[in-house]
Amino acid sequence: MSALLQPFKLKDVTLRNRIAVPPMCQYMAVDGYANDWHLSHYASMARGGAGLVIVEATGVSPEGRITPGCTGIWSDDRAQAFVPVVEAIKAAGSVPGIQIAHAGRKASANAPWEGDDHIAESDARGWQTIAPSAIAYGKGLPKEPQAMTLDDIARVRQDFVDAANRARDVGFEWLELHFAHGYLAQSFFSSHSNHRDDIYGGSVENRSRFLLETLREVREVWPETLPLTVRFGVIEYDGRDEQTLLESIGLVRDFKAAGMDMISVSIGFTIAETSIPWGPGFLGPIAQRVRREADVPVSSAWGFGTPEIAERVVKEEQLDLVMVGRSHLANPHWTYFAAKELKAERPSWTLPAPYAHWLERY
Ligand code: 8OZ
Repeated sequence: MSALLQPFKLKDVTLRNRIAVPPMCQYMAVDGYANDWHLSHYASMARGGAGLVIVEATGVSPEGRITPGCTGIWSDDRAQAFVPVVEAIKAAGSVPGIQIAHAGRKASANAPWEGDDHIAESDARGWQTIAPSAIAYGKGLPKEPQAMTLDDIARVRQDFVDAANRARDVGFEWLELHFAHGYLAQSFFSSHSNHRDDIYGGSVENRSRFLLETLREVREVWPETLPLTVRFGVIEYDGRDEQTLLESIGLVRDFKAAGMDMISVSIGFTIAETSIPWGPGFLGPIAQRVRREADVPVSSAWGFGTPEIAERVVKEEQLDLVMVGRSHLANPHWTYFAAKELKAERPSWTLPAPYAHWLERY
């Protein structure tokens, strides 16, 4: 019996299997509004049979978007634009989630196929970025951010809370806070990017403060019955990995105590100079260590997108939920494909009847 195809329950939400479509930026929004592209994209992802579909990194404020094409949820009408997306995901039997995000000093960028770099200063599409300290990321993203005042910090926390309220109001059932990948929250946590000398910088306790405060405030408004997860980089691969991992696992324990239901284990991406050991399933053992030492359910992405690997990491209790991103772009019916590969008894159950009937019949 496949471990990957077993249901997974978190709070009052039950996923039909352990396969999730992770947030994948589409860069197709105009002025933050989700549109027909998003509807067709997310509907196809959900139709394929995954238990959970998480909508892409969505800006809690205009300046928090990665690119001008990123979706946003800083107003009620932008939230409303997600209603057809939510309904389509639910209609296909998947659970609709959303990742809310602030890109910090990595904001104001071009899409990957436009260069993946900062928008030129001379280009009116760009904007001033903000970060814990006025330190540029460097390579490809050279814009110097403005160091945030205490008022800025309070405002962004409130932006996350407002975003969570709107996400709940339009029917999302799973909320992920994007605290990873060198974006705003991760850049508070890392001493590479946080040189503040107030209560938000210095000690690990101070570098964790923005993340924990935001999480606690969001938990107050996000329903207790619905999962609240955090995507977080627990390691940078910058040569001081054991120290970062120990600090990170300590913070994950604090996240759990503050009401986080699951951690999505990732890499910090706070600095460009790293040596990341990319390869199939490479984050599995790291995720498993976090799972054991912080005693929390974990998911992870990158390198898990073959049925054999996805099945193995669940069976070996490295992951509770497997994020399969790019393989879903190649094959939106990946869950059906995986079920067949894994010789599940009735792989077609992963698809809606109008597809399943004909696939089962012949
Ligand atoms: C990979 C490619 C493009 C964007 C992130 C939003 O790092 C992203 C992203 C990842 O979370």
